[in-house]
Amino acid sequence: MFCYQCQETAKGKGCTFIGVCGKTNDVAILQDLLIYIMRGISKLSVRLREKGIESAEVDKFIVDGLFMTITNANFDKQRFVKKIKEAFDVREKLLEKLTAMGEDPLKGEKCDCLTWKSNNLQEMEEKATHVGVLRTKNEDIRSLRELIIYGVKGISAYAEHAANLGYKDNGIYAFMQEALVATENDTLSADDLVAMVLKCGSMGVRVMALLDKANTTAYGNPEMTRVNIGVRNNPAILISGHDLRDMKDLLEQTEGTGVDVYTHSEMLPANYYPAFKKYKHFVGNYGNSWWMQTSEFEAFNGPVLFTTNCIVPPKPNATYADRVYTTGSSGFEGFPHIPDRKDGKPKDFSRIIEHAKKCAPPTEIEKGEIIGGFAHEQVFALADKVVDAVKSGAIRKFFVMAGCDGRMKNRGYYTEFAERLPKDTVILTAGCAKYRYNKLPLGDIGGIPRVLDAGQCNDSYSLVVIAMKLKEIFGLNDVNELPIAYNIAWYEQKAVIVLLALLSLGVKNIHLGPTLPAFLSPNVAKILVEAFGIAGIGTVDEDMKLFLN
Ligand code: SF4
Ligand code: SF3
Repeated sequence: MFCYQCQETAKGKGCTFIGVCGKTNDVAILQDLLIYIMRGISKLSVRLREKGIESAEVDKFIVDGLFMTITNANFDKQRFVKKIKEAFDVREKLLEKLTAMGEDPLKGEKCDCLTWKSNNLQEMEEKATHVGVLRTKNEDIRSLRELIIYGVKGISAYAEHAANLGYKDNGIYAFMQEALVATENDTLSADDLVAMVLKCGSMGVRVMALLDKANTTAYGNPEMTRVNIGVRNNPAILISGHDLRDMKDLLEQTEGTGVDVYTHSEMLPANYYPAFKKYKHFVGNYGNSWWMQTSEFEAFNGPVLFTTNCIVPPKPNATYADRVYTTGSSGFEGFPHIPDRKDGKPKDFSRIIEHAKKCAPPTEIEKGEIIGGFAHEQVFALADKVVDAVKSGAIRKFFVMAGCDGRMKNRGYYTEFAERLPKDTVILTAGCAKYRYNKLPLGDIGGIPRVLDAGQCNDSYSLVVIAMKLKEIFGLNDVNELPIAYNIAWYEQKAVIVLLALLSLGVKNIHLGPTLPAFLSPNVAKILVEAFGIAGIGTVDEDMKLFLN
């Protein structure tokens, strides 16, 4: 195996025996094979699209297939074997369709991603070792191809959540397929691929806008909310991940059962939505970001539901492994998987609810409240206050500290950075990076909290909308003239698409940490530095001076 798609990749270079995330060699190479066959599917689908033929089945397959390969979303080998077999069938149908139209579907094609097939596991694994990241020998081309793939993986996650709420965009699906094809096209130059990277960023904005529309139309606009982080004395279910439709189904089905619901990690922002706040048995948020799950799930005592990444494989002596469930694109061998909804009907969570009834209530690990819900509409409602505070100098600068959290010690940087920021600065955040500082007593500026949490990583879109609004209010020509600095933390591929989205909007001088991606070759990194002023992080001291001067 070779994987370097996330920030925690081994030695900052690549995971080669087993993933730091726990992904095994078997699963890693099957993910490579799945992506390879999806390139073949995409080649055919792009040709059919040129003839005006779109297929909802193909679009869904590609979205789900990519999402399954995101860092720590799915570790279940059998699910990948099944998905690869399905990929052969999907591809076959497209080949037949083109043939029936009088076309030669293989004309001019050298890539055996269009033809290679075997239902034998050993053969699959053998093939898989030749189609991974390292098949591209030129390191710059490899770097750009992978940057595109990781961006598209990020898009797939957001596209899937939006689709679950009935929001689909054929332009986004077409782009995803076009991008997969581009990463298998030897005639494309580095410049062509850079253009594709930027297009990927603009598609990132588009998919986040789509998801924002889906979430807010279905569940209302997030509003300023004090979220309880303590516990009650009832059995309960903990829900993690990003899928709000799953959240809704679970809240509806647990109502009146005596089972409470709490959010974990990236599901925390569900607490900010009017449609969810009304449920009396929705208690609040339990615990912290994803990597804390190994201890927090122990203490929770009840079942846990993963609606997306980030799963940490339980330690051999973990007492909670038999009460974790997955759904959607997530999976883990041994965790029961709740099947997809059929014909628009809700998912059936009865099994988890029955399980919860037999469990003890959660053990209290902390008490109190955290505040959040500062997505675009809530911030617009406070716009006068914010603008006055900027004009009077009460707010000197905003710091976008969105992105992901992770388990590496060097992420302590973000806690210290937040603590040491001067009292006349405000942090704008989204994603699970906030857990590094969202429980610090950072206070407020004239009633405006110093940490404004917009929501999940996809709600970075809100931060962009807010920045654009401020630009308009202050009559500026360029979003970079605003008193906003970007100090973003990344871990997995959704942060990659958030980053590309910001670049496509012209945001400059983003600092990315705690380390720069291993998949950026020196030359590709140089392009990003020269064109966009991208930089890593230094010490808190150095960066404090840099950002404030
Ligand atoms: Fe390694 Fe990250 Fe890939 Fe997991 S996702 S195998 S930790 S690079
Ligand atoms: Fe977090 Fe996994 Fe990325 Fe959605 S939950 S931001 S890491």
